[in-house]
Amino acid sequence: MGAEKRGALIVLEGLDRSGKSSQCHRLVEFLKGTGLKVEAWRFPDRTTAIGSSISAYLGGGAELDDRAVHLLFSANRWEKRLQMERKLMAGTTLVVDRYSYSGVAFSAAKGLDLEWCKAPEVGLPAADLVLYLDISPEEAAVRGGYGDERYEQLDFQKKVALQYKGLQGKRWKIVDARQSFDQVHELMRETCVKTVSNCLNGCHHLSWL
Ligand code: FDM
Ligand code: MG
Repeated sequence: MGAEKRGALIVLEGLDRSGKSSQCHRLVEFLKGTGLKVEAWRFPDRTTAIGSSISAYLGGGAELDDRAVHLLFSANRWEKRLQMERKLMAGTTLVVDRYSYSGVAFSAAKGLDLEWCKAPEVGLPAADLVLYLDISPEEAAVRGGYGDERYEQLDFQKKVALQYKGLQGKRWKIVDARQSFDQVHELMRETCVKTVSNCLNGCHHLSWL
């Protein structure tokens, strides 16, 4: 396995209603069509015990301390770390709907200290590419409206958008999410193909540098 190329960790981020989930699936179908090994992932992964606590919290059925919830979201990624790294090393590309950036942006938007929010993410597999589906909170809100989950409110989404801006770094590509579904997909394709072909063996780890 040593000489084989690893898969890419491609992350989609953005506000609620920015189109992440549909674009993730479209992207996975496209990459599969090019003959790649690729899987769609998402965080929170609500199928685990930690994920079901998170889901209960998001649905309003459980009250939890803000820091405790932050650590649950992070633990939900850590419990998947080994599986993620094995897949990447075996050459499978992962297209992930939300990752550490959601973790930091949503908790920091509540007023938690930014560095404290980043700390538990250090050491997780680093994204090779972060596609940020850029849409204003106001435009996202008129797109069929938000659901009933915690955080799906305009005022809070505005704070999240500000936090996301501060996290943007060199592996980010900002995609104008106001375009049509097909146009947004087109905008993402080329960078994804390039990212996959540039992935050398050896996994980077998140460091926030
Ligand atoms: N969310 C998601 C967080 O607050 N922290 C995290 O680490 C992650 C991955 O959970 F409002 C928030 C973002 C969103 C909510 O996500 C549920 P989905 O994508 O709507 O299921
Ligand atoms: Mg949601």
